[in-house]
Amino acid sequence: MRMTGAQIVCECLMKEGVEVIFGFPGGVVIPFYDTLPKYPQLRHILVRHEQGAAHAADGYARATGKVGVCLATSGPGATNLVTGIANAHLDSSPVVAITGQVPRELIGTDAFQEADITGITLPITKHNYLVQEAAELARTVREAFHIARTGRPGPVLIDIPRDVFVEEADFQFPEKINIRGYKPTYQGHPAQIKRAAKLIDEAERPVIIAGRGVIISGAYAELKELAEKAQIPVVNTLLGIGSFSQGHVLSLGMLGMHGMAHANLAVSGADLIIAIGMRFDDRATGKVSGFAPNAQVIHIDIDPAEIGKNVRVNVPIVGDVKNVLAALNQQVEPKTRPEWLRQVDQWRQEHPFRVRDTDDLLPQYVVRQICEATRSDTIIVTGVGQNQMWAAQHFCYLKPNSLISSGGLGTMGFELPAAIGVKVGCPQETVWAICGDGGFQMTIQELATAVQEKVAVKLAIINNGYLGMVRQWQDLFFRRRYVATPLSGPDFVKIAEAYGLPGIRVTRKGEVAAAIEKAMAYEGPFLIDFIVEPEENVYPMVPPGEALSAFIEAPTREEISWPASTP
Ligand SMILES: Cc1ncc(C[n+]2csc(CCOP(=O)(O)OP(=O)(O)O)c2C)c(N)n1
Repeated sequence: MRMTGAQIVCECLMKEGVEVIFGFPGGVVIPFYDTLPKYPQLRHILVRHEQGAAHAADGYARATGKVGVCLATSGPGATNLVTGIANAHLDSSPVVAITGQVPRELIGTDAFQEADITGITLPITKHNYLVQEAAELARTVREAFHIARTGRPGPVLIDIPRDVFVEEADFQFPEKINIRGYKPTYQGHPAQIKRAAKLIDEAERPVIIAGRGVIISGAYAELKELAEKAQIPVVNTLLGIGSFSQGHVLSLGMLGMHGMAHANLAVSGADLIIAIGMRFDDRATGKVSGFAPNAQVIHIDIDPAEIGKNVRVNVPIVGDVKNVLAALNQQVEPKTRPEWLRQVDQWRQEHPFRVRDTDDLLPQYVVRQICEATRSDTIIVTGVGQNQMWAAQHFCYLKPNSLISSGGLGTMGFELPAAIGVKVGCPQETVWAICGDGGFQMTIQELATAVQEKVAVKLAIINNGYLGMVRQWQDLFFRRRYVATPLSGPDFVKIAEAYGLPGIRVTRKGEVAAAIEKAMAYEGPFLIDFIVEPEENVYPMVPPGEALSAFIEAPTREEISWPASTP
């Protein structure tokens, strides 16, 4: 059937099961927008900045497991997507970004609003395309979705010149695709699985480190079975939170720079690390030479490029986590490890998670209250910095995939647009965004998107009046020289009002619970500006460049004697 390029794109999006596009128009994509009303099943959400579109698509993708779609015009529209694409890339989130490009005959002439977006995004996409003819569109879109969602998921960009949107071609949706050189490995090698099972059986002090790969692969039951069958404690990376219930007796919580003391001690004392769908990020490992110094390492990951990248691995297993664990579980012997679990428990008791006892309004208290009010039945989306770490530490994650956070790129401003994407993808869920007052100001304009599209996100601004995490480093490593971190903000309650959503300010501990209840009882988006203790720090903390075992727990100011050097 003859169709325009724009129609072909819409037809393909429908075939791929797309329900929503987060986008922002411009000259070269008008032909696409002009076609969109013919496809009412494709909901378009108009963001206020293209970065918001990319984060929203990313949040939608992480929460639903489906591919998130964002769309922007050429030049500045496309470059505004870049941070969001890089964010999705580092966190393995399946996003298809569609950009308009200047007409074919103008490409390479520095035409108005021309940017070489395929060149720019080459290192931050799993793959990208510049489409040269309308006849190529169907195959390209099909491939893009396939690449985005299979293997290790990631963003794929499709750049479409204006005249390709207008050009007519025969449309046929390719039911099958065959991409040369792209054949992800889903089944782990049997010999390696056998070796891994043997190592697990022989280990005395094994620890599982579960990353986001467990969530992506939906291997919750398989992970639980392995942990229970072989009685192995489970720690999570930041992005792996939500892969294993933190209510489980074998859960030790998060490891890493701001991980739980007992989780870091368990990893440091282990004789076997079973790393599952995680990539040994430096925030998780601390100093690599001091990481699990006495342990052998089994690494299960679908991306062969991750194996041995940062940490030496004894048994590499490339494959889909769910398949590999299912096979492994058949071979691992049931076992009890009372001594090891007693030791881990002793560490837990010796290093209780302390929060200062005070009448001041502490950020940790806010997070705990949200946990209590929701009974953990919510999806938490965070900003980056202290708020993110407190959200990771003080909320008890019982539900699968209930924390959505920018782990790899650490993108301030992720919280609001990503929360919008999460809520659009999961309308039945309560979605709380834990926001930094700095990060929130980076994408604050998306409040208008939430209001216009009636996206009922609940926003908790942890307002400490600082770029808090940077201030914390200045506090600890730069002799408290707070350069460029004190942060004035607008009156967020007035901002909320101006955008057309209710907002309240909370300054005292006693007001927190009622405010959270009020936000949840309201049917639309709701903002709470929590004015918290400005100089509260996140602990425990492994100083940068140190081994995980060198964590510091809630020192008093007098106890801090770390060198004033650049970490
Ligand atoms: C886009 C971006 N710019 C700069 C940084 C560096 N950075 C990391 S945390 C942080 C402070 C964040 O401040 P805020 O959003 O108020 O959150 P808080 O740490 O106070 O909770 C900064 C500036 C970043 N992560 N992202």
